[in-house]
Amino acid sequence: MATTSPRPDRRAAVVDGRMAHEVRESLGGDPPSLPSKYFYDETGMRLFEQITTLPEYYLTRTEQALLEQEADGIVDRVRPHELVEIGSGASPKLRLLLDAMQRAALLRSCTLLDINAGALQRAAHALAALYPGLQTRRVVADFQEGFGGLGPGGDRLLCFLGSTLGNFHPSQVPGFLRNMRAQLLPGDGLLLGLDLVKDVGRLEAAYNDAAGVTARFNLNLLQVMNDRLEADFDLEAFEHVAFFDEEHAWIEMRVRARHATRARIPAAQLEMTLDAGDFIRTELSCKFTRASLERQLRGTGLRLDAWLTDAESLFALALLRPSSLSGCWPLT
Ligand code: AVJ
Repeated sequence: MATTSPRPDRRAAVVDGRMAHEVRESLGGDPPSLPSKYFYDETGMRLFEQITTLPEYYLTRTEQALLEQEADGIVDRVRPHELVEIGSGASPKLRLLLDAMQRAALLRSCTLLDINAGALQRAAHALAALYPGLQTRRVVADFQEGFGGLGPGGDRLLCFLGSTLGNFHPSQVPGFLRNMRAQLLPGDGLLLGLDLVKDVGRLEAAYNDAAGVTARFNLNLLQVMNDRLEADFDLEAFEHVAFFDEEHAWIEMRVRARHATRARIPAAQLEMTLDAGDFIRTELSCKFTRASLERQLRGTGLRLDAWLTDAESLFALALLRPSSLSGCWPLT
């Protein structure tokens, strides 16, 4: 695949310059990739909702069932007054934790942190209606850039569910966990939802559903580039690919050229030429084991306090707690 840089286009002024820069960097990488956070425009959110109900996509329903079973126990261990959700919505999963806090007479406030201000507003309003007297707080932020906007912790349960941590390259995970640790005080908790390494057939089926919803979700990323960066990807020229890479323990998704095709992304000052079979990586979805998580916790100031899995060991909730007092005070 060849990329060249045509002259800057004047229309670039109306697009998100930061996004254009990220896309330029990631398409120039090896392998060329696109940032997965851009999957979630209105169409992408709708398609992802649909994915969560597919028979092959066990993740969401398994995590939900685990939370139903474990929420009271988790809340009892941490005894938080504030629930913070990273990358959030007024999801049924969040409500299971809020309900458990309410039953324990601990619930005071809920903070939602997300990159999408509109989605945050809808979620905060929904929560305020469901939990009268609940203090809700919204923080509009890209969680990949840290959590400074949260402010100091204490009696806090931070949660990062849905195996979203799996979207990070493994080399980024310890730094990201340290950033989360910086928002916690001793006694606080961090709850992670993690998809687990398992039978390859089961994993690959979850990302290659028979109804083709994941394929549409994947190709929609090119549509997002067309819409937001004035690119001209020919969606018909690409096909969905997803497979489990056993060496890295991740599902990799790609869009692969069915035949030779070109795309201009004026806002990113890029012109791409792809031959048949050339691909763009669109997502990593890392799969964990208890041991792989524990390795990634080293040096983060977090320790594993509870590891909760379903009967089939498909998915896990990992409750992490601050492990040391020194050198880990929140950055203010
Ligand atoms: C929302 C990032 C957890 O990796 O399983 C679903 C996204 N990608 N199908 C995942 C996704 C393809 C999902 N996460």
